[in-house]
Amino acid sequence: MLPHRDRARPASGAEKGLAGVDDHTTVLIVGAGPSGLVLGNLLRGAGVETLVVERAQREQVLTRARAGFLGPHSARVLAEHGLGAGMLHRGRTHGVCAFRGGDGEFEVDYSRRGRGEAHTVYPQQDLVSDLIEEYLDRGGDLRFGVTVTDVDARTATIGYRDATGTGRARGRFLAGCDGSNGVTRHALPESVTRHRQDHGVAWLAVLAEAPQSMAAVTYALHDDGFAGHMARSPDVTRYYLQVPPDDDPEAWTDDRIWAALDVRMRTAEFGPLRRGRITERRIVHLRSEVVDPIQHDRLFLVGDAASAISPSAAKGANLAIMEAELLARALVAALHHDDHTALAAYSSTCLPRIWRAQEFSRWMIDLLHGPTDGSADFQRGLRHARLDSLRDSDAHQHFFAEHYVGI
Ligand code: RFL
Repeated sequence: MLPHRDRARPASGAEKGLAGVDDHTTVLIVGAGPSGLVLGNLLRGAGVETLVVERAQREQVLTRARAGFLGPHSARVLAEHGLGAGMLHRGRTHGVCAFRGGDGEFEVDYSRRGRGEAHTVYPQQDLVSDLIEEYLDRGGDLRFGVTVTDVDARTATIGYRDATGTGRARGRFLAGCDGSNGVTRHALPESVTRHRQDHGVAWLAVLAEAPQSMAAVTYALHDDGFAGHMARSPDVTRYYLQVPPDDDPEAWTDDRIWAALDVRMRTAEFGPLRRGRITERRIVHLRSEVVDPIQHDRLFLVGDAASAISPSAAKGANLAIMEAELLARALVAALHHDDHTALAAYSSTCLPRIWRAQEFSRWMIDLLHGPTDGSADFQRGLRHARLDSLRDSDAHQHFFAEHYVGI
């Protein structure tokens, strides 16, 4: 049984700092991104007391445009737990992607290959907004503007700083959902293995206030570098341009971005892009990190805190939701039924899935990018061969579809 009776707190309390609230909870969650909020909602749904502490202010969290492509497993988890209303209402189904290169363009209808499943496109900031609202409705406690500064995995205690000063808070369990630059992963012991990989590629990630220009997600391969086109909502489209890793995003004016997209997307051949104001341009380094194991004592890492993954295959938010669900289930079994089996196996259950996502993400990097070392011609030949095979081989398309949408 639970040690405390849960108390519903008024939503207005969520905007205050931590000071003045009970500093002891059942599950203390660091970070209000997709992983922390899915975990918080699932635990609240099961009657578990939770406290989510988030460094950023509410407005910052609600305007952070990142992911958009949710796989079928994520959509199922959200819908099954009463978190999918916005996604089901406003999300759009996407089941086709296109590859464009010097030899023309071909499409892969991945919704008819592999397991016959598609993506739901729903902007991450809209999902986060839905999750915050639902979490507060479920009586969850959420404190913005609280920066966690140190973590003790053995006692599930955090030190924090907020507008009122510094303090400490404790849970029976601690969930590290604070992303790839968070602090919770540093509380793991030295003996933990940290696998790091810099893929040597960077993207200029661009958001344009423009409707999508093509019906499908489009990956363009060009000797100048990769370019990508992904719908986000009826009025917003994400574009990617491969750039040198040390490039300055401010050097990319709107005109330069559209000119590079025109060349790499071969618009002279395939038709123009629908242009609009560019609202975001940032460099994203394609890097991976996997922590093994992702748990220690009372601390459990979830999402980007457990494994940073390059956005090349749109897996990060999907892994975060998958892990949050597994951890929620394991915590409920431990708290409600004194069954710690799933909790003990949390890391070993997640890691094979994390590695499969990493593997496919790397496969996509190799498919989409020109050589970054001196072996230009040989690498270009391999890339063409891989693309030809994806275009011509049913088996290859089934492989692609299964991994593209699956976790
Ligand atoms: P988040 O979203 O980074 O949230 C972590 C939260 O923790 C807070 N925090 C702290 N709070 C208190 N104290 C501290 N010391 C703290 N340090 C950090 C942060 O403020 C933040 O609010 O991690 P989470 O929840 O694990 O979610 C991960 C996803 O956000 C991420 O994997 C995806 O956005 C990756 N990703 C994509 N994933 C997909 O599944 N599909 C996609 O289409 C997709 N597209 C993308 C992406 C990531 C991108 N970028 C920016 C790398 C496209 C891009 C461009």
